[in-house]
Order: sequence, then structure tokens, then C-alpha cells
Amino acid sequence: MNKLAAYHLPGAWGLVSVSPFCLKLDSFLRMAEIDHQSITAATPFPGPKKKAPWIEYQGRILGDSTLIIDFLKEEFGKDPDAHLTDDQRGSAIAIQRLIEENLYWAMVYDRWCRDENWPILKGTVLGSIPAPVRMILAPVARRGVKKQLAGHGMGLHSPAEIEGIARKDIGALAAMLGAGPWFFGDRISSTDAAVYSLLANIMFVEFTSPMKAMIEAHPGLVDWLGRFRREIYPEHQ
Ligand SMILES: N[C@@H](CCC(=O)N[C@@H](CS)C(=O)NCC(=O)O)C(=O)O
Repeated sequence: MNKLAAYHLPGAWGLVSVSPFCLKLDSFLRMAEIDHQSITAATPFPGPKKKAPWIEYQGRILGDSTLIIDFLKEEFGKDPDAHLTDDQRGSAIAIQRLIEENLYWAMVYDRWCRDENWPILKGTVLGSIPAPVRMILAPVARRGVKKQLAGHGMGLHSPAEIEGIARKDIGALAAMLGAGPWFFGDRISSTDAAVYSLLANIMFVEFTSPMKAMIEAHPGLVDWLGRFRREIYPEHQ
């Protein structure tokens, strides 16, 4: 396949994917204006790391949203972060780690462990798996994710503790965004894509989460979410 193929988990509620990592890659591809074919995968298992997203390009198959983005910047010579100072590059990595290595797991907890979200999850995140297979796979996947949550450590906390952790992370994001309009001032960067992909997957979805109110408590973050959506996903208003 000559054209870049980007594989992502299914979308819903106007989001290209209900996986933050997949949505991050999609946002980056749009931001960098890289021509590609976007392909929905029912499960992450065919990916080289058994996680989504992954890409296929000129015979190469590559997994992990960050490694993919680094590769694409190089390969296509398009870098929405080229204007960042060294200081900002350091902050970008710190923000990304906050989002992907910590706050993401609070979202995973809400989706997979709150019983009221279980039917919604089966119909969306697992919604492209044929029903008979899904019936068998869904409880196995749920046990697997609970194991991952415990392994990470987030799953060992009480719901109240997880809320406290999430509130601090969201407050930190609001403080770093400041007056904006973007995380690093006047120009959008892939940090905006990384933060958007997770916060949109909390705010614009039907899953119950105490994090919705935490985000709403920061009008600057809410405005920024709308700004990002208008800029990168104008068709999804
Ligand atoms: N570091 C990876 C994380 C990807 C990831 O965790 N993807 C999730 C979907 S949001 C997944 O495929 N999980 C399946 C699993 O862990 O079994 C990236 O940036 O792409």
C-alpha cells in the first residue's frame, strides 16, 4: 500500500475514534495535512503492539501514536511543533506524560469499571466486533483492562482517590493553558492534539464521568476544546 493507512478503533458521538491515542494521531494527521486513508479496526489485536493506533506505509507497519508521529514528522517533513522553544519542548513532554500515563487511566477506570458505563462501552468501544464474538470477548477484555489498571496502580485507588488525582491533573492543564489560545501561545501544536484527544473523549461522549464537571469548572479549557474542534474538525460542530 503506497498511501499512508492509519488504523484506529471505532468512533462515536462525532469523534473519529473513542480511543484517545487514535484520535491524537488523527488530529496530528489533519494538523500536519498529511494525505492518508483512515481505517476503522474492530480491535487493536492486528496492530504490531496489539494496541491502537498503528500505521502501514510503504511496507512498514508501525505502532504507538508518539512513535508514529515522530516517524511522520521526519518522513513527510511536516512538523506542527517546529516553532517550539527548548523550554516548550520540555513542557510538551511533561504534559503528554500527564495525559497519557496518568489521566488516561482515570478515564479508563470510568469507562470500564463503572457499571453504568458498561453497556455504552460494549456498544461503542467494542461496537464493531460482531455480536456473537463480542459476547464472549467483552467480559474477557474487561478482566484484562482491570488487570492493566491494577498493574498501572490507578486501579488500586478508591473512586474518591481517583477523582482527587484527576481533579489535580485537570487543574494543572487549565493552569498551563492559561489564556491560550493554544497550549504554547498563538500557534497550535501537537500538544493541543494530545490534550484534546483525551479531554474530548471525556466531554463529548455519553460515558458518565465525574471528570466532565471538573473540566467544566475551567471555562478556559471548555473554550479551548471548542476552539480545537472548530480548527481541526470543522465538520463535527
Ligand atoms: N502508547 C500507546 C498506547 C496505545 C493504547 O493504549 N491504545 C489502547 C486504546 S486507547 C489499546 O489499544 N488498548 C488495548 C490493550 O491494551 O489491550 C500509543 O501512544 O499509541
